[in-house]
Amino acid sequence: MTTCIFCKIAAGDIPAEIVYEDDQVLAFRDLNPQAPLHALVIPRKHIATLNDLTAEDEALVGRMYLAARQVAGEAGLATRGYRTVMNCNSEAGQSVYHIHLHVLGGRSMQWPPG
Ligand code: IU
Repeated sequence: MTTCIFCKIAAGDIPAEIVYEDDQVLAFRDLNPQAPLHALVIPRKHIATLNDLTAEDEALVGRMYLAARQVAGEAGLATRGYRTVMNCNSEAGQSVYHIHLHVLGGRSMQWPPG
């Protein structure tokens, strides 16, 4: 049995507010939102970090970005703008070890991020 919380969300074993799903990826609202739109796009396949991606995941990563585009577009942010971020390992702030693309928008943002 998996102990990965995002695998459990993908399996439907833990509830989440899902805003997009298909056979390979899903997106749900972050429990601790940092912007009016803050969704996480995850692959159904368990991949711990960006370092663990392989060449066979190439299309899957593309699917994650297409899902992010759709979620942001449905939130009305295509023209206003939005940010996608994937943290890798501890210094970048990764806290859940199942890759996820943050999709943030609906407010002005600073650069560089802290
Ligand atoms: P990070 O890049 O690994 O730090 O992002 C993890 C995110 O997952 C973070 O924004 C949490 O608020 C979010 N999250 C969630 O939405 N639901 C959960 O059950 C857990 C974390 I655990």
